[in-house]
Amino acid sequence: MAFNSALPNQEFLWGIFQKVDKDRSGYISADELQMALSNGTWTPFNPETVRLMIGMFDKESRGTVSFQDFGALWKYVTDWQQCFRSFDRDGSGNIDKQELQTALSTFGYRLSEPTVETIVRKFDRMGKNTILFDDFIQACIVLHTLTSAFRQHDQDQDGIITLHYEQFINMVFSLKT
Ligand SMILES: [Ca+2]
Ligand SMILES: [Ca+2]
Repeated sequence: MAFNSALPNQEFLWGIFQKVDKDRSGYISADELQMALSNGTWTPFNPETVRLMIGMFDKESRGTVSFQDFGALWKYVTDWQQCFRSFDRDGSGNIDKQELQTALSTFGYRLSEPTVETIVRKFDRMGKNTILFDDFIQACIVLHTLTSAFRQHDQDQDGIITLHYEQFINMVFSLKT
């Protein structure tokens, strides 16, 4: 997924970083990030999404994000917010089946309606047939990971792969989702 907004200036980022880094350790932990993020409801931000995001920007593999990598993380979150808002056509604060279908086809996925329904069911934590902001990010990251894994086996890019049982098990267990 390609985002193209500019990175904010360092002073601005440092202000945010200090607010998020509650224990002043100089690093943002998953708990601190979770507290700082909002999905637009009073429910806690999806911890799986927080874990995925920390993992993406945690260059030092400490399970935390330093100020150096915080800019990229901040940009990532705000870009997702914009993306989410642009696909939430009716401004309901969540993404329904139609909105997800539009979003995914814009991202270049060719998925049938039943498949999109399956994705909504999987990431609908509220049981309302819609997806919240944090779950939307998780859904897109997981879909991206699954698609990349599939493509590695789909040498001729025809959308079909043949896997032996153990290849399948290996593929699933080596996924970082
Ligand atoms: Ca900290
Ligand atoms: Ca909506």
